[in-house]
Amino acid sequence: MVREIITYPNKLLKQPSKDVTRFDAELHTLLDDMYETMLAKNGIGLAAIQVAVPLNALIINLPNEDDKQVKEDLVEVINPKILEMDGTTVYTEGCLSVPEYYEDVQRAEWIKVSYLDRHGNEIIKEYDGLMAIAFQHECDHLKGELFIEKLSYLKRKKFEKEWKKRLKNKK
Ligand code: Y12
Ligand code: CO
Repeated sequence: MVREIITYPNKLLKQPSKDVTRFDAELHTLLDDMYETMLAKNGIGLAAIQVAVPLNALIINLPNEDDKQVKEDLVEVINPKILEMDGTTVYTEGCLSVPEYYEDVQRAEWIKVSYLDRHGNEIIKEYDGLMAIAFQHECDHLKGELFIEKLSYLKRKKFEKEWKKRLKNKK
């Protein structure tokens, strides 16, 4: 089922998420719905809080070399921890909760992470490139943080002005 994605400035997006404790059918339905929702909205990453569920769960599905998103490449991440990070990189990010807005964000270039899969099995991985960027972006959602909070003071001011105008025009 495709769920509704909540968008900025919905207060729920600021809420820190809680660890998953039950690896049951309800969690599997949530992950399946998140996948359907992300694909329906042309996303490559989604955190549970973006569908209004405050649990430490996120999914990432990057396009492959043929620029296709295939389910075999789907990464489901439960209760993630970033253990180590190194280097810096800048990427123009977008977010389904901040639609039609893209801006450069600086993040670590390389990360070592631990997380659980949908059955509760522990996984330890090292990521770089777009996967490292997406992982950090989605982990920020679990802390209640959006990429717009990483903008410079002036860029954030400009964003808020543009966003207010956009919300007013939508009414
Ligand atoms: C690098 C940087 C950030 C991430 C986090 C995941 N972000 C997304 O999946 C963003 C998706 C997105 C899709 C949009 O829709 C279309 O392009 C059709 C979009 O534009 C609109 O909503 C109009 C904005 C964001 C991963 C990796
Ligand atoms: Co996002």
